[in-house]
Amino acid sequence: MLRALIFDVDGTLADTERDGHRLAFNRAFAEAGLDWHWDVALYGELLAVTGGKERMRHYVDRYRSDIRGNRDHVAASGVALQSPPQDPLDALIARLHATKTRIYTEMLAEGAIPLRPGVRRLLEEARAQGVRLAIATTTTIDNVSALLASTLGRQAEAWFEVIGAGDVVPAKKPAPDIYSYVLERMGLGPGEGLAFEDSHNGLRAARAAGLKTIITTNDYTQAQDFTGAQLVLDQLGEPHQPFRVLAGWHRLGGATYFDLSLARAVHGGC
Ligand code: XBP
Ligand code: MG
Repeated sequence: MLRALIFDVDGTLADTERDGHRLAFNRAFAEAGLDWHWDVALYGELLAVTGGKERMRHYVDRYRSDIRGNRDHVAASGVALQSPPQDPLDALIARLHATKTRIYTEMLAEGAIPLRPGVRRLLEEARAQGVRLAIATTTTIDNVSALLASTLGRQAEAWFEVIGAGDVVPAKKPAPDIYSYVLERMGLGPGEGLAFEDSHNGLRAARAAGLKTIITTNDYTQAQDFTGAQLVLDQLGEPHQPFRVLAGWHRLGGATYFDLSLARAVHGGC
């Protein structure tokens, strides 16, 4: 029985990465006086690492041998060095991430990013029919609150029984931890939920937690491997804006947009 829909946020509820997170990272780098710049292509590559702090550390490890291990350079970029043993690079990344979160949430408050097609409709249908809602994301909780408030209104955070976000679990996607955390908090088994994701890493996380998964792709993820997903769509769609089926469950019964009856059919199918 389908009891809950569990949503990823970035790329799934809204197309937040290219013109949201990426821009916010770049503005945070500029504010800190760093010459780091993540263009659209580089950011697509960096998205392989989930979590903003983890992504910055990966960037330094891979591209910034000038920064790595260079305590003086890090100190010169304005970080108040904490008393040892804190790694100065950790301090820099923590400070950049706090700035980036501030910038990103301000962008959302200005209404910069809308929900993807069909998201509001599906959420409202689930609420009307008593299907429980939750979120499982690697992004920071403040970012989730800001997106929900700016798109659905302040009350919408309460629509989600559990919001699993960011550092609440130690291992981010593709580890299953955030999905397992959400299921445990809801008192549900994986057979009672359906996950919504946009990325290969997200699919791996949901599948490893035992959840059947619907994928809606975006520009950054459309070429990724979605083996194991129940259904791969270009979007959830709307009555006037049909989805394209890219792979997966074929008995769609003529459906052209993803609603709760299709969710139940896909969840119940093999
Ligand atoms: C989203 C992420 C996040 C955001 C940035 O992945 O990986 O790190 O890009 O947010 P998913 P933070 O959609 O799979 O959850 O900077 O707050 O981490
Ligand atoms: Mg995502």
